[in-house]
Amino acid sequence: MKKFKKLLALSLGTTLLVSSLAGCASKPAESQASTDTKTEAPANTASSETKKFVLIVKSTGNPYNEKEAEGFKAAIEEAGAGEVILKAPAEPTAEAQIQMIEEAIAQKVTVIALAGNDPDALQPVLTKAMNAGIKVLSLDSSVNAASRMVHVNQADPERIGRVQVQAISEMIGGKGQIAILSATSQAANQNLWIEWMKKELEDPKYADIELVKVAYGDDLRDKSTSETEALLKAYPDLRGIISPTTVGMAAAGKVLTDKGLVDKVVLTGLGLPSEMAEYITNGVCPWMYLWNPIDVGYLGGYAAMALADGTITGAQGNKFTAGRLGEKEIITAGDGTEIMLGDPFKFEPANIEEWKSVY
Ligand code: RAM
Repeated sequence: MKKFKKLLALSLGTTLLVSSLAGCASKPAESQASTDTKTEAPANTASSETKKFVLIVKSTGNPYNEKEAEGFKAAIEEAGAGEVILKAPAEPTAEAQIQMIEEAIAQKVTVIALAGNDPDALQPVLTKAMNAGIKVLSLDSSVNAASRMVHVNQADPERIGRVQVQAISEMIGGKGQIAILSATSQAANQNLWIEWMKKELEDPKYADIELVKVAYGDDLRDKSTSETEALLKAYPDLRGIISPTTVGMAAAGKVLTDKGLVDKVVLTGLGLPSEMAEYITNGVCPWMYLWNPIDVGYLGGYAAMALADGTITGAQGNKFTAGRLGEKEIITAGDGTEIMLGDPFKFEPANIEEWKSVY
């Protein structure tokens, strides 16, 4: 049954990729997340009634964000609900997103969906958007409850945080120094996961594990690389790195491989199979976790459409159908309300080959 579900998800993911690449006349979604605004109007419309759905991801140059954008676009297009506008700032900052949100307000868009680069700093501009009648939701990385109508969460934050500590502990035999290589210091998703990692580490069974540092690579490849190198230099006895970001994982995997540190320093966290297959195969990362980023965007797209047509308001208990993901219900989150995608999935040598071409 488990295998069947996995194959189903795999084939759905593949179908999405194929249809997204074949279905749009211009470029594949991967190349559409850039600092430029790219819009795709539905074939038969140009009316002022056309709904506009904007997605603002954290930053460019991150394949995870590109997959998220691909899913969002696929959802709106398969439903024929309106125009898709994909935006991504060059840097993962709140300032850059504020500018993009101001532009979207001026364009009188219908919905703004975003992966927030800061939980609180976007509140004034997102409040302005909602006061102008624009529906606002966050996905992947939440903005605070007052800044959104609902959040699309990839998986339970507690589970995501705890499972990474359990994994590294098993990998290093429950003993030694570990470090965390995160994204930006303001990222709500990573910060929440790190809180849960710290709570897990309070268990006496981890008494021999020492968390020496939380470093921030800002979801930039170069900075994540230099932060990994700095950790290795500052802590020569370091036994493991947890990186709860796909950009950090890929950078750390390369550094540990290039330095020949397989078995000496282990790596786990949240990685993209396409970027991590090499490091799972060579043993640098014995196993890791993630969810389907295409599905995060796809669920965000359906939530955006449900907000736009009034099927949901963002209140707890609201229900809607999210295309091939089926019926979803809005639940209470730690902060505001949210829609949950599913469980994190474990990627290891036995299954990485079948997933690396999906996302
Ligand atoms: C990075 C981003 C994203 C996060 C994944 C796991 O790509 O920080 O927000 O969800 O990692």
